[in-house]
Amino acid sequence: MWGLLLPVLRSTRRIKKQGLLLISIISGLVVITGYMFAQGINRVSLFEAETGTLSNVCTSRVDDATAAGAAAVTFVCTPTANPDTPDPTGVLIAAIYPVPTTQAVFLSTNGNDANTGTEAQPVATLSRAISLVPSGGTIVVRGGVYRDSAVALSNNRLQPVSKRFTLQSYLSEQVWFDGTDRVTSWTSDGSGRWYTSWDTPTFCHHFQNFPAGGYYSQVWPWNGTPAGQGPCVHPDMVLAAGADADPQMIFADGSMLTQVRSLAVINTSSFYHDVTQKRLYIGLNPSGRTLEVTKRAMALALEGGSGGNIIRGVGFRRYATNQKHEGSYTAGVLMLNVPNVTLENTIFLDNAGGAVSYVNSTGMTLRRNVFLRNGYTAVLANGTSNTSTTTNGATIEENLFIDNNAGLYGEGCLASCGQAGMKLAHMNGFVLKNNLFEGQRGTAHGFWCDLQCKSGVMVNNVFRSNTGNGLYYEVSESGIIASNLSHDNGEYGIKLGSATTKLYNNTVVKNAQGGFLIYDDDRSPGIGGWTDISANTTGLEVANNVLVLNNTVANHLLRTSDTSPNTGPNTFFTYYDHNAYFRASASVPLTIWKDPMSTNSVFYSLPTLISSKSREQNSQDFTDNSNPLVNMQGGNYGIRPGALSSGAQIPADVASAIGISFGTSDKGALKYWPNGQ
Ligand SMILES: [Ca+2]
Ligand SMILES: [Ca+2]
Repeated sequence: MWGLLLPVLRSTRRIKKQGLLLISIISGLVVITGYMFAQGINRVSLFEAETGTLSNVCTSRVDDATAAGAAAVTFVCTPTANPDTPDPTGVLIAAIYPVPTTQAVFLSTNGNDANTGTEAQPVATLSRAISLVPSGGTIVVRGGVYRDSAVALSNNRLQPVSKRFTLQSYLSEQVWFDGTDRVTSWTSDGSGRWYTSWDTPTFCHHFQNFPAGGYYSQVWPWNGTPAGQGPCVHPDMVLAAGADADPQMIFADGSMLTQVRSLAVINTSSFYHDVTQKRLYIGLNPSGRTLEVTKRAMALALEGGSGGNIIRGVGFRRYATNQKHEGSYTAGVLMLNVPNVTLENTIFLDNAGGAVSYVNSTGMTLRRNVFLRNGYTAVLANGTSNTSTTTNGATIEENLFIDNNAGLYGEGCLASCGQAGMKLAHMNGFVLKNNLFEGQRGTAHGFWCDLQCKSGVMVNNVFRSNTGNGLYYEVSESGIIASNLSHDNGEYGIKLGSATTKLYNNTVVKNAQGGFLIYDDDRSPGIGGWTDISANTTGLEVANNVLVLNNTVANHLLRTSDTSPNTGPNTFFTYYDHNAYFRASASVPLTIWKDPMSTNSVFYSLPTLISSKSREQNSQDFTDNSNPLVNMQGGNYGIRPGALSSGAQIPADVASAIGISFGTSDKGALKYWPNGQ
């Protein structure tokens, strides 16, 4: 879906005042996703026109910027073959942050590490900038592509840094940290293929000491191959047909080549890694092309110290990150094992595994970042509910998670079953608000919180076209899931197996397996050694949801689990009413109610459900293949005025989380981002 002809985007800009954002394209095929924020921070991302999907983001945000005054941004787009000139991938970040006048160290592509680090005397590497910047100071990065990593190697161990600093772009200059090197030496094999000598230089071979801060824990073939024989693999991907188990990547003129598993099947858009001969083969004539080969595992590891780092306005791409999360430093381009780290206006693109690995998630803030086409789950974050009563306090808002799990990970669940746009575990206290989760691949969910998450507030998000569930809240507790739009996902719109959770005012449309799956997990706390899952599912409030044409099997699935002790739909709910169902016909089941598991009660009408279960007395059911949406085909998922009867009064805590006044009793998603009110 992403094209191969990638224009370079250069920007010049004039900021008149805050407020209305005016954008003009001089040349080149681009769609704007524009954001105009308060506090003088402006961020604009440009994506190729053919993606289509992001144009709605643009429309929404630009239309929202209706305050008085104007900011004008002009983009001049001209192609170039120079890989070190931003932005060869067709993605551009522009974030404007003030340049500090004190405690600042400057990094530039024409810098020198012998310099002092002033604006006139910039340094060349991130490591040198970190060593020079005073604690609490700022590293200011000039525009350009930095083929760099600040993770030093010592005694076969990756070395994290422990210093508080801000890392930011210089005004609106475009900054990419890049895991590849350009490779220009290729030899023809006489059979229409070209090769270069390659030995996965900084990953795999030297870091087998998992789990004590190692890199890859398994080597190819991972099962039984002696350590040090490399290359390393993502073990789950070995089992997935067509998946790419080797973190090695090659990009030709900015486009990723597909890695194939035998030389015989190579073609002009793929490459083969000959581990025995230590060669990389391509089937594309390298003459006149830019070939970039991934060389670095990650960019930065923060561990120890007080934390509080801020990373903003920069991009990270093409690092050979790892699938393995537990015990690994390399599950993300950034490994963050300090509290209170903020990521803002960053882009993570085309990394082999994860993008960001939060080992210490306390106080994490993710705001207005783009996580695009990373090989595995873009953001993995672990909280402390299993070891501490301390609130983790994560804030995740206005981020785009798009086309992640591009490497089709997680199919085997050997090393990790975390495939999603974002996965949290043990997170005590978090707000997930106004995010877009779109098109995660393989079997990946949009957003997933698992293993004793607590007090999760998940509101006003859009989940669409993910291959797994849109939103999945698993063996956790005390959540608010409200005013989300979840449509066209491969499994359920929302999958909920967590106690004391309020499920209000969600609109779920055309999800392949069903609108909701509400269940009790086979696991129960304290049974079978499980110490980090929350109580069996009870105390649910489910109201004001609108479920539209979700499948042809059952709109709504409720089930208990296979083992005991457990709960089931007979005991799940403290409140369950005022929902609205839209089915293709009366022959499509309304609700499948399994409690106990051996009893599969299929309800085809509300009266029979009410009669049997004394639930949903005030719900609505339509069986004429209609829908209550303003314009589903046109992408407007708002509820038509008057289409539905009044619902339950939305509880005060839910109304506050959504951002509406108390007293409302409308149904469906009332606010969501992008495109909602
Ligand atoms: Ca690969
Ligand atoms: Ca259970």
